Amino acid sequence: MSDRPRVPYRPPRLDPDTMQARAQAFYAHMDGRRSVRDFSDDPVPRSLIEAAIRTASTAPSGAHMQPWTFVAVSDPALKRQIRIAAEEEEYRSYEGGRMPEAWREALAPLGTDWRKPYLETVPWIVVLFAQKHGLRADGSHRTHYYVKESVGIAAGLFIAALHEMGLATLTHTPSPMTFLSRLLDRPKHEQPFILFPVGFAADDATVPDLARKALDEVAVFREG
Ligand code: IYR
Repeated sequence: MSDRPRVPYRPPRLDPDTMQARAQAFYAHMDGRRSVRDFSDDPVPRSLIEAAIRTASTAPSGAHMQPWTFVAVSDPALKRQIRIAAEEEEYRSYEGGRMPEAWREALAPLGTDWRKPYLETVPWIVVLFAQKHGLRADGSHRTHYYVKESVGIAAGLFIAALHEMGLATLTHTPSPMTFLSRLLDRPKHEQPFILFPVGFAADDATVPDLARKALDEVAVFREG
């Protein structure tokens, strides 16, 4: 056993009815979340973005390396540069034959195209970078483990935190995303993972009429 110090951990033991009620309420709340592409330009205070990033950063991670960097952009000139670069890549994907036909068909129900005006409308763009490795003060590399899993979980918590405060977002992955490293001046060991436009949904926002898979399509129980 390691002799590292340990501290007590005592999550509250809730009574069964409270557990069921909280489970149902949390599910209903999260089931109400939708990916949004129609945003309001109403401002969002930086403190809310900070709170969402703090929440995301509570995610479990391989060997507790927390291999993520969140870059939050409200500078209009930078948002414009991001929009222009993202649309250039998306135009090549959608109109330049880079996106296979089967992929286009899979996306058809979402009604997406190469245009990404929301990248300028939103008060914030938050780009999540995955750190392939860490860097010690002396410049040597510190190995990171299960980077994609760790950063994926942090992304999920970030989305949940925004939803909890009544903000909307979209898991946007313009492909390829390398332009984000250049525009946001990130070091080589950080890879763009997901771009989140963050703001309020527009008053007249619509979303595709999609259904979620039923429980028995996503879960298998093997009970004794
Ligand atoms: N990155 C493109 C295409 C796209 C891909 C998937 I998979 C989506 O779920 C949605 C869009 C775009 O943002 O339009």
